Amino acid sequence: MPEPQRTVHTVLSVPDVSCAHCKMAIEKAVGRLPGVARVEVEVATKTVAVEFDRAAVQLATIQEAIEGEGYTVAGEQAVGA
Ligand SMILES: [Cu+2]
Repeated sequence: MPEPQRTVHTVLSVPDVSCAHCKMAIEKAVGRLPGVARVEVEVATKTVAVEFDRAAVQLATIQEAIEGEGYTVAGEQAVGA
């Protein structure tokens, strides 16, 4: 029997992202949260791709970490996959 899927992959829209500094700041803030397996900011599309263990961390916590760096999360672009 396969284990229940606990890993969530989502893409957040963060319109304020504009340069390599934004990328670094967000990746650092989100990456240090326990339960986050992967975070990648794409400056060109102003998106933050996150993979996290939903048993360990909630999406709201990830959004707070991004907003704590001074960025606004406009919404979720895609869920699943
Ligand atoms: Cu920047």
